Amino acid sequence: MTKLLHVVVVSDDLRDFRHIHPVLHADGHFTIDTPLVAGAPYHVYIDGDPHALGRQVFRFDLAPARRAAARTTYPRTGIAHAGPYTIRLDTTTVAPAQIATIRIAITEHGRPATDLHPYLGAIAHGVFIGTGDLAYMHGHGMSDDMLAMASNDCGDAMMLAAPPLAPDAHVPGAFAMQVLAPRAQSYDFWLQFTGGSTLDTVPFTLRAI
Ligand SMILES: [Cu+2]
Repeated sequence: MTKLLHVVVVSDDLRDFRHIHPVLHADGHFTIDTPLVAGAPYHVYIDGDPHALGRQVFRFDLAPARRAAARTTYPRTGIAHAGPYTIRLDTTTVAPAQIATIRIAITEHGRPATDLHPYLGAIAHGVFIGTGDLAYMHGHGMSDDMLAMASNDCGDAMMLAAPPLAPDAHVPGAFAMQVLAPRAQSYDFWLQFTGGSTLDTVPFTLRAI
């Protein structure tokens, strides 16, 4: 999308979630500067598209020996609130090992939100992490037109090929996101979108059964 590299830094209990875009320095190193909870184990996912090889994701574990007690789960109702917005998912249950389409509606005072803006060139971004095996997926908000064009890859190829949405592009209050949950387990899902001038990060939990 609009960034060279996406980095997701998440505590092992999945409570502390950051989506960071590191700075590339002249010596070829990216650097991240972010506070971490002292003593807590973390996972760092490096998500990028190096020289058009297709999406590559690598996970690094920080202090993996000190695993936290239990992984956090979020609302399973599919309803959450952020600022003036109510966010509703049409389902929080997906079938494992097949592409699922989740419909997402963002309303403000009971009506579809009209002040949404692209975040990093997309309608919305979603990060999914398996609460059992830490499997990682990154999805994007899709209009009905995009859904119709997507091949069997949750829209990945289309998103990589298309230019990012302009900052003033229209973002609908209802859209879809596709996800392929590799195995039956719970997945924490952080939906990120821009409402007004605020980046909202809204956590949910899905079950793949
Ligand atoms: Cu994204």
